[in-house]
Amino acid sequence: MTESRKVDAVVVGAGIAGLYQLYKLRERGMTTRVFETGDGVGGTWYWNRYPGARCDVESLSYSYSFSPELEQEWNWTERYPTQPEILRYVNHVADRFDLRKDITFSTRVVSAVYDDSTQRWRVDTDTGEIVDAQFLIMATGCLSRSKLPEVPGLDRFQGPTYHTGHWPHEGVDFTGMRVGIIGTGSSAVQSIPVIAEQTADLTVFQRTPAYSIAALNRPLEQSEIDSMKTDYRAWREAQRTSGFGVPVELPTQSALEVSEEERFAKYESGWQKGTLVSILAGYTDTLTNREANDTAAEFIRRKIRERVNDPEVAETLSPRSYPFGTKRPCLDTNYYETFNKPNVHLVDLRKTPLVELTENGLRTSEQEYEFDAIVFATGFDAMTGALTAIDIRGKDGIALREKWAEGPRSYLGVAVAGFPNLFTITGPSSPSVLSNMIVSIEQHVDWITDCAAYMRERGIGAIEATSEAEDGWVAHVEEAGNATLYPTADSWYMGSNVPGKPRVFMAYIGGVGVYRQLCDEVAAKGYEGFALEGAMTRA
Ligand code: FAD
Ligand code: N01
Repeated sequence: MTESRKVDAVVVGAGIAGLYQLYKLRERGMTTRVFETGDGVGGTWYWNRYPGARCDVESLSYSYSFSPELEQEWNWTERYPTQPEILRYVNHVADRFDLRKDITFSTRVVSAVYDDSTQRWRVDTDTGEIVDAQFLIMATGCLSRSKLPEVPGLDRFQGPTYHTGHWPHEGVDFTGMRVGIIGTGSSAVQSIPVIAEQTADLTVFQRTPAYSIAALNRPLEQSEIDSMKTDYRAWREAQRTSGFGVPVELPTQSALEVSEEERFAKYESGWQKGTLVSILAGYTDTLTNREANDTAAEFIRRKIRERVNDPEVAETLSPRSYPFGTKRPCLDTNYYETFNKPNVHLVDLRKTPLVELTENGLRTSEQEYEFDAIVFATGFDAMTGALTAIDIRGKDGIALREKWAEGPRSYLGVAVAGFPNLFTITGPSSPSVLSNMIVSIEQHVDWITDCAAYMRERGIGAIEATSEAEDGWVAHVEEAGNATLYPTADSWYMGSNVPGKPRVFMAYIGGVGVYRQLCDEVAAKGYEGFALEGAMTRA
């Protein structure tokens, strides 16, 4: 571990984004310090060790593309890789590229203050270290700040509690226990079937049912690995120019212009592919027209009825209050079938709301439930949470959390007016969470690194998004979002899972390929929409 106090760049976070950012800056000869709260690399895949955790983008696609050698030497074993396998991969990357020596683990960045006179950031950590850097690059993650349920008595329960996003490294043995789990988002959908295999009794507390598609996971065939390895470059290019970072055949028809039989056949063939996007991308208007969306939603509800024996339980598990795809859909292995087990129970919190945690369990408006352990699968303060948790102050002492009090504002989701030399990898208002995130991470990191190198070559000391460019981008992101059904749902995309958080659609739906082109054009025009300032002009 280096101890440099003055560096070209500080990177916050050592997940997939922070590691690649370190690699790229080093490649360009820039000194870098990475700070990471955890005691290892991996970010999401370091923290989320709950039973059943795995990726829902295929392994051969959810992997770095920057090193053809890495692509060739690594062998994925499953179509959808488990958390331990992804964590092994990320550790391999850290070792292979000798990244650890510039990472300081078990250290949280608590504040960062921009000094206009030096055009540099002062970064403070919880271990008392202070580092001075020209660039501050936030690789803090869109889904890294976990959130507990807002319910009285969280510290009253006498048994152990676990959040899926902070799972104990040594694992948890639920054998013979009575367990309650709150939440039915992706983390719950993955963990419930596995936890239910151990527990004597599992009670699932559901506020909003998910739309979940069967993953059809399986071991990878050597032939498909070989074929991908032969053609990887073309596949990566297709990822980069796609809508969601996952190449799919683009739809040409509205769901409403075909017969019910034809539609059903298309959805069924999408279902048989077992991917997140195959049904979503079936028709042009699934995400823009409620009536069209209803046809896909009903197809999935029909699958739920086929998978769950008890019609009443199936109906409780069937989402009806929001369009398919507007909360992140889930990909599951035996999720719905798990509710056919006699030791698994479902409580509908819409009918009997959660009132409080008690010494022995929890109480809904109807009754008290006793448990030996409780699992919170209650998600994250997404997109902005990890950024506003740090006291980031830009020009004139303005705080990022104040600037974003009415919702995040940024230019291209990567820079913020008033905060020179600050970059946010997969920041709010970029495609980020609406994509295969590694594709979006690599695109941002490449763009940021090129920008820093451009500045170095020209003796530019500071780069700052202009307010006009930021206003224009915010308006464009909002307009694009409003053309879809996303704003109609209460989702973490909208900030509505965190009480008091402004209701703003926080991702850019224009598509990964379109967005990349926009960013490249901005760079090609000498960073249009940014003010560039010569080095130390004010010093
Ligand atoms: P993260 O992996 O979140 O890493 C951020 C790191 O920053 C963390 O380690 C955190 O400790 C650190 N950090 C934050 N604040 C500070 C601070 N103040 N000081 C120091 N360190 C700090 N995406 C997909 O595309 N496909 C999937 O299938 C998929 N599955 C997912 C499953 C789960 C359970 C979750 C939670 C997310 C999933 N995601 C998925 C999204 C996933 O977060 C991204 O794919 C990707 O791993 C993000 O990498 P990152 O480096 O940007 O952020
Ligand atoms: O979190 P979530 P997550 N009382 O916010 C409920 C990625 N990911 O960790 O919907 C009662 O989706 C909440 O209810 P409601 C993926 O991007 C991917 O599961 O707000 N219930 C919801 O059911 C995902 O979207 C994978 O009404 C409360 C659940 O808790 C994102 O991470 C796996 C409550 C939270 O669901 C987050 O997923 C895991 C309360 N007070 C994660 N508060 C893959 O499969 C919350 N809930 C790749």
